[in-house]
Amino acid sequence: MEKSALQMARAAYQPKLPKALQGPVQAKEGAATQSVGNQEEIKALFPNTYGMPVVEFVPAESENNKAINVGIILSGGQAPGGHNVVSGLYDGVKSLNKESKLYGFLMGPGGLVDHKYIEFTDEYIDEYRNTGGFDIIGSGRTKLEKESQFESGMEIIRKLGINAIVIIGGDDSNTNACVLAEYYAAKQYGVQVIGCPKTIDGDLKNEQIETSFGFDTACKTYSELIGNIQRDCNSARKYWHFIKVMGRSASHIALECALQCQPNVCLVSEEVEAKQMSLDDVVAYIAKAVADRAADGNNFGTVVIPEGLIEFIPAIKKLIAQLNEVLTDPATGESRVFGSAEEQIDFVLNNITSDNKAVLESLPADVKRQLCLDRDPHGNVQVSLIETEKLLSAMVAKKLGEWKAAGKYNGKFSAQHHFFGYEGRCAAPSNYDADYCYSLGYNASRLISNGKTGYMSVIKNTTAPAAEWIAGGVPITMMMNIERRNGANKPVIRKALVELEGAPFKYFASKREEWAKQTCYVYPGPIQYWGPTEVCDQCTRTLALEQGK
Ligand code: FBP
Repeated sequence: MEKSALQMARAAYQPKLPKALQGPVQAKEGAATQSVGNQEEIKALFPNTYGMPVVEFVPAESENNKAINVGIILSGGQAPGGHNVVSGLYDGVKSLNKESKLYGFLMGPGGLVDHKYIEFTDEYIDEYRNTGGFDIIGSGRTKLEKESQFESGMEIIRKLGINAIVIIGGDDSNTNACVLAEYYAAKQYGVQVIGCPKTIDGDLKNEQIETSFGFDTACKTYSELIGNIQRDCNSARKYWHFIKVMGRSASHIALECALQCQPNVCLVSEEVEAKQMSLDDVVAYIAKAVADRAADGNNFGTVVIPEGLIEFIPAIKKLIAQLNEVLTDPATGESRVFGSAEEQIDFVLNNITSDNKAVLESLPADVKRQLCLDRDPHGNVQVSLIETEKLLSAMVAKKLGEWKAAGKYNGKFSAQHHFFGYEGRCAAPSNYDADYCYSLGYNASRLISNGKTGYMSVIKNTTAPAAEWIAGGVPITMMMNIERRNGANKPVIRKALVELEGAPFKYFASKREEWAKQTCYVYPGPIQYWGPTEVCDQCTRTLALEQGK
């Protein structure tokens, strides 16, 4: 593989490890745990993996150094740092015993089911150290949830003598990891399953997980781009830029970018829902910011929009919930199959309530179509396909036109549109993500050598220097509750949305009026790998504020 000079220099970077993982470890176990909700139901569903203690690794004189064979799977959307989880795990299993082997299942969970894999070697791993992307083995969104898949996986696990599977994924994939761990434990197959918290969306976090990996780098990449746009915007002074950023549901990415860049407007879906705002309320809110700036002669600005916004507008949320119900076949729990798109739309229109039908009919034709048709394998509406940035700017233009006719606004409004998603998902990891991911992978090897299954690899205290980070594991059942998904009640990891009482949102809320009216842009610039630690190693503003830093 040909490399740039930067890539070559970056390949030589040795990620930092917590002090506790720099030598032999032993597991310090806490008290028995409970799930975050529906304790009795979760306990009944996971009798073999429920209630296990939180584990912290502390230095020891020696450790179990039996050779282990491990298989790793990258699941779901790409997130910067995935390659370092793999290299950290590789170095971790080899540090236990040189005879240990690491296998990579290809193109996501489907690789385990279909027996598509590679065995990692030093040369192979070295090509990918500190690089972005998931191309080391590829990723996929196949759901691991059926007994036939688990059994098919067992065939290759037995053939390769694999002791443990590590699944790198978001809340859905780690939920599936937990189900797989429980299944193998119940069958006494002797195969461990460990999860790793991944997603740029930042919504796999809780009291035990400080952040999901990739969030840091993706937000820094988007913030660099937003900063560049703001500088252009402040130079030309003639456009309003509508910038949508990824984040399927939660608005953590939008909020973090706002904290880094100080745009004129940033919408937070969770607030829109809490305030029961309609689409028209959201449009009026943006239009007011445009009109207020126009009154000062500033016919330019930036609006940051979270990808999942549409789903949080209460009337649309109600509609989506019913669409998910009617498009699921109750007999199989799978999506209904239709002969054509038109047939599917007709079916939807004939099977939803009149209220929901009115909301659906009020939306532009392309948005209506996307809501009716597009779903991912987990049954989620594919919000990334809805061009919210264009929808909102068109509606703002219309509202400003009405205000102009009524003599309430006298400015110029011209919009540019951007969607930042794929630009950041495979970026080369920041030092934070490079170190965090390597530690998560290395730590997973110790969870395995200590016999753990149904655990998520966890690294805490990450606002401190890496040497002081705390390594350990948390039972995945501890993060679960029952939620309605795809027309059925399911045990799932609770998704972390933006908390309106949390420090990051409160800080943003205390500043946003000033940022709206004045031009307070910050231009964060590109991610730096070498230089002063406050430039190169800092975590996100979200994490710093959450930890009172
Ligand atoms: P994960 O939750 O799987 O990490 O994916 C996150 C994400 O990047 C979302 O921000 C986005 O909505 C989605 O993936 C898009 O996925 P795809 O490219 O598969 O449509």
